Amino acid sequence: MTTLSASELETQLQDLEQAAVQAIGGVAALDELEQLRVSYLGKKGQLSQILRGMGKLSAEERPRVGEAANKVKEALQTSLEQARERLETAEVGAQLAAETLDVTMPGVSRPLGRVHPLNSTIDRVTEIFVGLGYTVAEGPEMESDYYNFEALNIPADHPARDMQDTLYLTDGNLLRTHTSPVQIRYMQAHQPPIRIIAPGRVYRRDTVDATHSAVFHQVEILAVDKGLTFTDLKGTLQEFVRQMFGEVLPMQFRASYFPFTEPSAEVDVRWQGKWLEVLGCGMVDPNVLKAVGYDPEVYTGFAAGLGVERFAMVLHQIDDIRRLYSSDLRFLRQF
Ligand code: 2NM
Repeated sequence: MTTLSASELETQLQDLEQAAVQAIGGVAALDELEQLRVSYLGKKGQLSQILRGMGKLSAEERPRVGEAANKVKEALQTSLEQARERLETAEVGAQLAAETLDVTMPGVSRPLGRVHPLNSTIDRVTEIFVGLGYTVAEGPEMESDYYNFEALNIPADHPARDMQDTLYLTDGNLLRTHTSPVQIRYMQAHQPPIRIIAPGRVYRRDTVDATHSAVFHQVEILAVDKGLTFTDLKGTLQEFVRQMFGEVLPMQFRASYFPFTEPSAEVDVRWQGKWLEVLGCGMVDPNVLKAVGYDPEVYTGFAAGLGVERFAMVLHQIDDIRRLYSSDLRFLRQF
């Protein structure tokens, strides 16, 4: 390494300061700035290299050059600090500009979903009976002949078993025609007292028209206990109608027939000047109790069933059952 004089070193220091201040002033990014700092002030940087040449100076010259070197170092540090502040301010400014929210822009609208009128009807019926101490029970939609008919005291020659009315599957099973098989399964698995409500989808081999659908919904209720009478059934249904229609309404129980109840009745409610048939009911036939292993000498039960579509149509003045399955949003948005 060539030996430099004090004045040569001082010139190098001046040149370094000038070049460095200019380079630092032109830097556009923080990582570039750091590279410059290392190249000028780092351990192996340009300033250190110049200082290494001081070792050969005389005792009078060394403090003078040392002082000049310190001034250059301070000048570079100041310049680096200013550049850092300038770049950081610019970076924050750019970030703020990029993240600016225009609060006057229209929002992204999210279409609101709603509960289908069939489900809201099922929910209302369910809530009323849950309030009376009933438990919701569910079961399969594909059923065997035994659960859908046999256990329900529906004899082999009953018209309900006809191919005309029931959708049979090729494996000998069928699509349940009512939710009563749910009640049979529940009774097999539980001992009285029981109070259950079985809502669900049921299937009939019907031609679709304004009042018939091959797939529809039922809610059935069932109570079995010691000493239950037809009067308990009437009181329960009166309370149900009061809550469902919001007022006490005249009701009439018309004698009827179901294979699974004896006696059986159809229930009409006087509403808006008309008698509306709203449900079927009766005392559970002793043969049904026997089929699930309950002793009909000890236990009695009452049951009732209602068609959800019919109820929804009456409550909302819907004139055609097919509207309930049309998925027409103009229709569904009304509820
Ligand atoms: C109805 C009418 C009358 C009924 C009977 C039963 C069971 F499983 F206990 F035997 N469940 N539901 C019943 C009784 C259903 O619907 C119009």
